[in-house]
Amino acid sequence: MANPLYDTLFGRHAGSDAPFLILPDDSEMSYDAFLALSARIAGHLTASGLKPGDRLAAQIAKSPEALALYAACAQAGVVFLPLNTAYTATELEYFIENSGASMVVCDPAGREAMEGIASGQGARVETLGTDGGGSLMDGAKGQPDSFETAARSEDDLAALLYTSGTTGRSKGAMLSQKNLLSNAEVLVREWRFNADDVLLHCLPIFHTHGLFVATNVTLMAGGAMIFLPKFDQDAVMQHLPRATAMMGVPTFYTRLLDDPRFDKAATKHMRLFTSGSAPLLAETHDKFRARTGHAILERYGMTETNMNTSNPYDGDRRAGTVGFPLPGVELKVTDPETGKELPQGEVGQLEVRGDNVFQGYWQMPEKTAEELREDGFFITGDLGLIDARGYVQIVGRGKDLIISGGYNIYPKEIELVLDEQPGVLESAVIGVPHPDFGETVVGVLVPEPGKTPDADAIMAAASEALARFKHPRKLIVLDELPRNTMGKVQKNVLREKYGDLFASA
Ligand code: MCA
Ligand code: AMP
Repeated sequence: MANPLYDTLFGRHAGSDAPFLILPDDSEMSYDAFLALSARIAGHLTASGLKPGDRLAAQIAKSPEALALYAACAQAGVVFLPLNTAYTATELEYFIENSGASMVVCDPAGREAMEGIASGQGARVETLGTDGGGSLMDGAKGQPDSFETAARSEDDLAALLYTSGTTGRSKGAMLSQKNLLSNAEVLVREWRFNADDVLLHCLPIFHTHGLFVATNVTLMAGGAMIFLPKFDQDAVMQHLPRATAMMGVPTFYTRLLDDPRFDKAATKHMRLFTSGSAPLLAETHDKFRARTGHAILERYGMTETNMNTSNPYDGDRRAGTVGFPLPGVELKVTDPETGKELPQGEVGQLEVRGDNVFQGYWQMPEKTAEELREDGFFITGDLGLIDARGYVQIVGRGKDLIISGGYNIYPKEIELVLDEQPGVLESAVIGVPHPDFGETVVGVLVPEPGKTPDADAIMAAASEALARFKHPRKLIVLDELPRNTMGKVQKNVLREKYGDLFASA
């Protein structure tokens, strides 16, 4: 029985004793051991009543078992829904309810809270701890090391990844097996991954970057990953000698550049550093090159589309650009008003089409229709141009989005929380430059007449409702928000006014 995702990424490694995961203590897990682990988990999922097409939501720390849960879902035909470990109970409730998940896997410490959330829809709760303990693995222990792979086709859903929305409501991006496989295939080729590669993996595995770009590419190439629980400079320096490649967000690279140990000698054996999820400053690219001799390869993608463009492996990796459309991906620049294609060199909205583009938003046909055209082009919400040499440059965003340390934050979601607070008439949330996170969140508040909002109480309310990375790092109180003649808040004016708040942070 065929299951393209499982067969192509995982199943083909059956019986291989080549290393797949290299763990922080330098111990190794072979492909075969990893497949046995995931087969046992798949057995447990099925024994628990999960069927192909059911959704499994997971908010769990990064570990080999957590990654094996992704493989188990692929093998059992279950749709994998990974969730940021920073999300609060309030945020989780929406994802679990909206996706109609049949099973939720969480950290043992969060079991009670999760049961409160999941019970409303009859979802089963299992636990998986950082050390691999918990009810999921207890259940898996009793299962055999092999599992009969569920039949799936390439158009079946593989994963549901929630992206925040401009209206404050998150949308579940439906990613098919084909979306994931076509992209992994093209990236392996374009970036020359092979079975000798050892990828230094310190990204989280609940987003496209760490889960699909890094992991699927390694699996498809048959290489190994040094699988670190998170980005930590000392751990990176310790494990770098064994790596051949590293993928990161710009914050990884600015932090490494602050470390005097990170130099030519430490990186001379490396064959590739890639960057994405947020803009890499040309200054960072240049500094990195001067320090190490390596030109970081910048690429551009989205949750909805996987990777769209990449700088070339051979040839000029140009700072400040995201390179060329990947083979099989069509990219055009259009007029945001008319949707007509613009000539080369003009700035417009970026639209992409190809096997990489998702199937739409989960149970949101209107939202899907707003962004995914009938002819298959997806309107990314990013603004850019194609330069004279064919390189794509992203020059801004048509969407109101902040990217902090590679995490997307939609201001609307925070404004909704701020607006509810006592003494607050209205608010505007903006992103301003930050030396470590690239951008960070600032909340601008207008008090109700005669009231003085209590900043501490507001921050406490934000902590309750929102993940830590979304919290405003500063609150500013103004008598009124700048507006244009149409009454629309001029966030650009605010961004300019407060642009250097963190300049010396
Ligand atoms: C952690 N904090 C953050 C962030 N991360 N605040 C703002 N933005 C963040 N990204 C909070 C922590 O909770 C902590 O709060 C404080 O900031 C400082 O913690 P620190 O120790 O510096 O954090 P960290 O653990 O070092 O995390 C920073 C990080 C991490 C390493 C940059 O955020 C990270 O790994 N980012 C990668 C994100 C990513 O993979 N994005 C891909 C999605 P307190 O004040 O309480 O101490 S986008 C994608 O997939 C698309 C498709 C694409 O193109 O790739
Ligand atoms: P996400 O919704 O988390 O998938 O984030 C996708 C968004 O990240 C894109 O729409 C871009 O705005 C941004 N992004 C990803 N890669 C890059 C890059 N290399 N340069 C600039 N922005 C990027």
